[in-house]
Amino acid sequence: MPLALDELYGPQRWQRPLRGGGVLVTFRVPGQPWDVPHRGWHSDGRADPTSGEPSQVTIFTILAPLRPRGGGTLVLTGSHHLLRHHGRETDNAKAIRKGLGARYPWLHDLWSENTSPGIDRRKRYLDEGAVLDGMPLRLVELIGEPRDAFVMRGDILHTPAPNGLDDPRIMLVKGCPII
Ligand SMILES: O=C(O)CCC(=O)C(=O)O
Repeated sequence: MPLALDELYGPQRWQRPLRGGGVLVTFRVPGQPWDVPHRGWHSDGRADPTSGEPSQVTIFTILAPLRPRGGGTLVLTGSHHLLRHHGRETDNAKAIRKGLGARYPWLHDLWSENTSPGIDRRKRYLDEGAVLDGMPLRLVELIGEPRDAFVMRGDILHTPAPNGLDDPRIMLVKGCPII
């Protein structure tokens, strides 16, 4: 992981966390089918307005085999570009969602309940994606094998997902400041 962060930001630009990460565990809830959630969309930081670099990266490490629809975090790739232009006045997730939702119906429907009944949310958000003001956006589900790790810019919108499978989702999460 240090090598990846050196490569991405330079050896002096990231702070080694003093403590270990948090463990994320999600079990299947019987009767609750997997779908793209409306709730929980947030970022873990913001971008520097001048350099565009994120204030932190979030590192997700998979600890048990993680299959599609198995509870892996959902990441809205490309969303940091929108946040940089339209979400920089606030760190408040609710205010960011409100501002972006007012501008982009695709996002409004993503995090507002009951606004798009009958829409196949998996198809719309995971398969098709959208291009908003020239920025391609699409949902990506974090899946993989134990010890696989994802480095995510902290200013990317993401949310916990339900687990539609029998095996628990077990991941480690840790924020790492970019300086
Ligand atoms: O539980 C998850 O998958 C998401 C965790 C998360 O959003 C975070 O650590 O910021």
